[in-house]
Amino acid sequence: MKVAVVGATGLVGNVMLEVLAERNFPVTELIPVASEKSVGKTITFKGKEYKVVGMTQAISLKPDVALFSAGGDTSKEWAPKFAQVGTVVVDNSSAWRMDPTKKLVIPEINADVLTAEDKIIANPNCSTIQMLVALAPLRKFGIKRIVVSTYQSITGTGVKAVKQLENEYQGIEGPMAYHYPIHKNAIPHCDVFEENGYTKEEMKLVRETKKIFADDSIQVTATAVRIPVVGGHSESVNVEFEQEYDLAEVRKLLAHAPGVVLQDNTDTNTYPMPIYVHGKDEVFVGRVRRDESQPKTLNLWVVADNLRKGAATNTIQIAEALIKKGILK
Ligand code: 11C
Repeated sequence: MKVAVVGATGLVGNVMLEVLAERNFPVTELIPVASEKSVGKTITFKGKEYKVVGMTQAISLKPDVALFSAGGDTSKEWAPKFAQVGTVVVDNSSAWRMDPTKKLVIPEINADVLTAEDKIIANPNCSTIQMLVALAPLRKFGIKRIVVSTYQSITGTGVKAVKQLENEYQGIEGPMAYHYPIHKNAIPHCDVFEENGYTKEEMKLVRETKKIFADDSIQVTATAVRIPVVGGHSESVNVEFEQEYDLAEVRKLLAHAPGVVLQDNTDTNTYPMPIYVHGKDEVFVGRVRRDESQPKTLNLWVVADNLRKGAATNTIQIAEALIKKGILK
């Protein structure tokens, strides 16, 4: 299969190449694509060197699938042009997620919505993916309302933020990815503010949850916070169900759910933490406990590698689902 990785030199693009190799995705021809300033650079895939090409050249090569992680504006402009030559685009930006004509997919949850008509498929936001993978096995109790607070890694912002933190460690002045220092700080501001006073990142959790669970009645409220962690988003998730639940059953459902690892033992201080999820594809869940302030309500702590399951891995799993369904050949 001819596979284009668009944004191949970025943080997520790099992880996409790693994940494609690890999962033995059937790549017969790799086309690394990036913006003009990176054209001609080389990247390594499975021990072989490849030259990075520009968009127009990549389209002329008519890839079977293009895995996009190059930002919303690039995707808006270029994804349709790839689709026009018959390429299936799986896009990791926010460009198409809420477009009613595009599918928004977490394969463990809604791979069934994919059809041969889908030429541009959206990958959800990282913080939504990990929250919903953890909540999906609990849908049998009826999800009524979710209150989520996120503790998000600077890798979600990109290389500029990683550099900012490195500079701040060393006391060096340099370009700022954030309005404020991130070292020794917590910034309650991920992505831009919307008119309602919430950030776009917070509203992604609200809107994407309804779309993926195909249920507009689910109420979600979110606070998204950037913390000085290099890789791995964490979330405190409070979920109110329609029905009463049994805590032992909740644990059992989580322990057996696809893509979930339950790490929950207060006797041994076992709970998920971002430093232990680097390079992992699963969503880690712990601190599972009853909300004692309200009936039918549960608290969870959810951690995942935002560049893996939150981005590259989920994108590639969507492509794998297309292969499994015979849509991508
Ligand atoms: C963050 N979730 O951690 C973002 C990164 O909508 O795809 C990905 C932004 C997006 O800041």
